[in-house]
Amino acid sequence: MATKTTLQEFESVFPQLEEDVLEWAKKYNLPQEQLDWFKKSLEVNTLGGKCNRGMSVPDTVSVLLERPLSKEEYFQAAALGWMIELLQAFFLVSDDIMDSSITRRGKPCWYRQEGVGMVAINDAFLLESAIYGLLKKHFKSHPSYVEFIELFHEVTFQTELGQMCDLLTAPEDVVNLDNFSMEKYTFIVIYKTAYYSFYLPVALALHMLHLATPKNLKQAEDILIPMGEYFQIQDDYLDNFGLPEHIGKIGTDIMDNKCSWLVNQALKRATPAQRKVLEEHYGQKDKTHEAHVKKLYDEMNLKALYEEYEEKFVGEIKTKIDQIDGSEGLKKGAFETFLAKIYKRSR
Ligand code: GPP
Ligand code: MG
Ligand code: MG
Ligand code: MG
Repeated sequence: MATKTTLQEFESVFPQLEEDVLEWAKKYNLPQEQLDWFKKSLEVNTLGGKCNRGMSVPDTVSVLLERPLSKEEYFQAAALGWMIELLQAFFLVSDDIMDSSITRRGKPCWYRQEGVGMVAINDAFLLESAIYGLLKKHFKSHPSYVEFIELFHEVTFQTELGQMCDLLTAPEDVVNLDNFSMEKYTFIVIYKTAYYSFYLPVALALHMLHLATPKNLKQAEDILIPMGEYFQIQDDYLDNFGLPEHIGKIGTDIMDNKCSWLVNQALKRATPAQRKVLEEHYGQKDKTHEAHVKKLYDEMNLKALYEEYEEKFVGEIKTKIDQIDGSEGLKKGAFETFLAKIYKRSR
């Protein structure tokens, strides 16, 4: 029987990994003051999230083995999970600067915290480097060591491509609604979110257990990429319709001129008058402009449209899960747990 990890259990592994990273930095005689800075950045930016991505590594490993994990197995799986959380920390610290965001996980974004500013850019790089220090320390003798490194590099590259498209489709100075399309939207969300959030945890679990056959990786990708797409559509929906108390951040997509799921749906259905409202008010860095767009989204009933879409999309993902061929050790349960975690989330 597989077991599910708790946040507390998962978090209990972090101090050891943090120490490993700081020991690595100490080898280069980093002055104490900077060591303290690095420790603070690691804690503020890596802890305090839901850890859904990270925890899904031990959860997936347990489902694949169909039994609880030994202490050693749990540590290995959780360490890989924490590397995803570090990757995510690296992305979020950078993304918040690029998106001019205000809060993250209920606190000011790292770059907006006292005394940080643009030092946050280098802090983000250090969070990324920590991944490879930990991989070397704990997986150097694992037969898939090179595959782990390549996987992190490839997924990082994919995410950066998605982020590039996200940013270039949302220029700060020119608002051109013709730049948006559902095709572009799908590219952005698959690359900026789905690979690192959904494919990566399962691919790591498969590699850890020597089950990463081309067939298993392909089947996992075919289910997890649409699941990640659904997750980012939720993120876009919550950016406007979610409560900041729930999501821990204040939505910026309208003012940031983002190619969001909501604006694409609005554009598909807008009357000429409604399109004019978007042309006048979308992508302006001003709350009054934003309010006009929010009102239009309500008038167009995008909340109901989203709920309808959610049921359809989740139904399709469930059908795909049902069609899994487990001849090489892949298990349906791995995907079902994943989907259950995000279905109808409000945060
Ligand atoms: C989140 O999109 C996107 C990322 C976290 C990827 C960032 C990639 C980099 C290479 C920096 P988002 O901006 O919609 O997320 P949020 O709403 O949480 O700010
Ligand atoms: Mg953002
Ligand atoms: Mg962004
Ligand atoms: Mg968002």
